[in-house]
Amino acid sequence: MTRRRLVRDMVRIRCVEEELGDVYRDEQEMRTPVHFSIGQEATAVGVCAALRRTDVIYGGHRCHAQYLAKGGDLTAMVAELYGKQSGCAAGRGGSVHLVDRAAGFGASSAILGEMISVAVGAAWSFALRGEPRVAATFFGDGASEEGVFHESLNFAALHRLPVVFVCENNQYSLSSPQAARQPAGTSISGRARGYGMPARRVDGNDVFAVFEAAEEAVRHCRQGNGPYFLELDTYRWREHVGPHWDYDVSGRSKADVDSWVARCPIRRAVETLSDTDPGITEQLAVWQREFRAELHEAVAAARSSPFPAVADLLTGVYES
Ligand SMILES: Cc1ncc(C[n+]2csc(CCOP(=O)(O)OP(=O)(O)O)c2C)c(N)n1
Repeated sequence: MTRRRLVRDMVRIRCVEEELGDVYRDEQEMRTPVHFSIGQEATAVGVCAALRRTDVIYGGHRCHAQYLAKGGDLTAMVAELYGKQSGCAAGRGGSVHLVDRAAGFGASSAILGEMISVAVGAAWSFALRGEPRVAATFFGDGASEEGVFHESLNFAALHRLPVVFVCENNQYSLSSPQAARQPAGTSISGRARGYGMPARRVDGNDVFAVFEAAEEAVRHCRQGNGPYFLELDTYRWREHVGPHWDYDVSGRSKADVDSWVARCPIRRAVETLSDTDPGITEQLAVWQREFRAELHEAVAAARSSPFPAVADLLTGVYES
């Protein structure tokens, strides 16, 4: 994995989400809630770069970045947001129910914490079959308060399952800060350690640090040493759901958001690279043009695709 590749993948996700946000707001044709990860790109990119295509990940409601970082098909994702038959979930799921099995994106769900247990199940099947595969699951600091989080960590540790738990700690569950929801003096990674698994807390806006920690986590799992926990500190720039900025309406001040925008994971990675790779800034502009065009092609394809037939709407809804 080259360091340039990590930057490229973050830029692609940023361009896709920013452009999608504008189209979503201006057009009002995508009838799905959208939870953007703008500002959080380093977590998905750093972790997925440490995984193989045959490894499988599971996400929650904020899953576009994870899907794309794992190699999910962009055209099928955008069609899904438009509810079209050519969508990755055949237009039945919308933005919170992405899937691309060929790329190793197992599923995502808006039921908080649900996919943590599904990832543990996948890891259990890998262990039982003796397959050298790893499962990973992404969830927020809020989801770590669900009972299923604790049951899943306990079970994975007990059976030494190859699963990487990835907590994207963006400090908020909707408008409720972590300090208002979890006991002072404790941490999510500390609770994971209580189940007897290694847990690291990493700057989630430093893609190189995330990648290095994820490589260690994946190696640990693949060698049969049981689960590993990553708590990645980051911040969501936009509102909880939707394309807008939400200064002062959701308990987050403009100064707070601005301080995290100043810690932009892409800008930081470019600054780090520019000493040894002076062409990176020029490359950035080329990528931005390329990825924005790629997104608009996917939007055009989605718009001209048919909706599922009404008579067929229940087909596949409960299929495995
Ligand atoms: C079981 C369940 N309870 C409540 C909700 C409502 N809900 C949706 S997103 C969310 C906040 C999630 O916060 P976090 O897990 O930190 O993820 P973030 O949105 O910050 O990425 C809540 C409470 C839900 N979807 N599922």
